[in-house]
Amino acid sequence: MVESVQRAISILDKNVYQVTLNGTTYRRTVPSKEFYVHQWLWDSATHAMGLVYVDEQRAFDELFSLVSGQWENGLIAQITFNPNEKKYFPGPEYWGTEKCATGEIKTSGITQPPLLGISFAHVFSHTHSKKLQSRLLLEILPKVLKYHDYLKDYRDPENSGLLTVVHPWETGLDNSPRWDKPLQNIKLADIPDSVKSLVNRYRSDDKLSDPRVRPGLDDYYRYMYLVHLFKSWNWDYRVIVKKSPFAVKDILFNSLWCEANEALAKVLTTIDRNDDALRLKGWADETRQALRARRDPVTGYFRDQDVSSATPTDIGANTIATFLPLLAEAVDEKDAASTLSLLTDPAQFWTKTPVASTALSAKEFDPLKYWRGPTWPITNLFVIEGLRKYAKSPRAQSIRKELEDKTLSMIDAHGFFEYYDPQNGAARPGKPTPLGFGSFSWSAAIYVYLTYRRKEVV
Ligand code: 9WN
Repeated sequence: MVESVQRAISILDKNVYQVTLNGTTYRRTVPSKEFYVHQWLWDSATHAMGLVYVDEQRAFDELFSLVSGQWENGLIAQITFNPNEKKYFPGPEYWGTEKCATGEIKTSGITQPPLLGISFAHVFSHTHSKKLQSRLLLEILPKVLKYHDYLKDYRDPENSGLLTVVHPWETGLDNSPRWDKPLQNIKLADIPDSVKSLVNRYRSDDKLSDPRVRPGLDDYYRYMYLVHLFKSWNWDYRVIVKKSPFAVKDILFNSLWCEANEALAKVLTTIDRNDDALRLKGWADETRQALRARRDPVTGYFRDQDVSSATPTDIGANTIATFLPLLAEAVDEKDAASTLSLLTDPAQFWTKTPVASTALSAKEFDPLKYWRGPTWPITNLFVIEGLRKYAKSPRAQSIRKELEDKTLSMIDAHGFFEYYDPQNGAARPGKPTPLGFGSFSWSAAIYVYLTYRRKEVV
């Protein structure tokens, strides 16, 4: 265990990228040098949550760099690009976001699940250095709050309590079966040849990794078509949210949004910013209410909604997202038992190496293909923290402990990979269980986080 923590720290050390932009030096951690050579939003939020236990300065640096490319409207992008890195497609040249850039800091044009507020609150409460604490409040908190204002203002224009995401990459679970139906709104025949040929020529993930474990070609055509559309609308989010053919109220994104507002409200209360705390607490409460209403009483699943047309439709796919409302405390006590039974059902999610990202019984389940079955440390982390919220339930706490053990031993046994075969090697007999890219930073950060967090009295 101690040895694995050391190995985790050395991966986080090796994945550091230092760069000077606009006269300021940034130290940020890339997800994996094998492919993801830039800074990703919810990856870096996770890195900071682990790093703070072993190196407070680096946790601060991670967040400092993450907010550095914030747009004037408040958006914090999915990717903050490192200069001169060519491995990743789509790099900065495909986004057309130059006019939104902060000087030399270039970014993509969409966001990712709002884990940042949760990460900020965790880093703040675990930082002992007074100097860093005050820098967190002065230099980072205002930008995190501005990001929340952006999300509330632009992504919930109808004030429903649920934010709208406009690209599968914004959901972080890119090719989840939940997006199959909404993506059908984009007909392949309507995608210009110029977009398809960009993908055909420059797509690199399927060359650097086994294409079986990556999203499909049609997915990439649609991903890049959305980028093309948003670019043609000048990255005007009033237009994008109204017109995007992909527009969904994502359960996972909104559960994190709810918890991020709760976590930030607590920080704001401790520094006597009570009005701001109340505002964010109000957003958390309205989102929790709206999430509750998304539970299908027949199946017990929380359902995302396709809002791309005037008549919103429920999305039926059965995936790990259904456990995220635990984190938002949006699972009522009377329903918690059935949610826990679904989670621990070996025929659904509680596979040999849990938690499968898509239910084993779902027709879309694929043990190798990215978010369509494999187990990911990041989603396990959310399930663990969600279960922790149900402190009065001995059953929830015993499942939590078991999942902590299983997540740590999965990483111990197979190394710090991007994701893992949920059936522990069964999908590729004779081949290793880990999938995707290696030396992966958030798997390392989550290892550190879980090791220290379970020792805390919470
Ligand atoms: C697109 C970096 C990111 C994660 C996402 C994961 C994957 C990117 C890609 O890698 O997405 O953002 O190119 O596949 O799906 O959750 O943040 O680790």
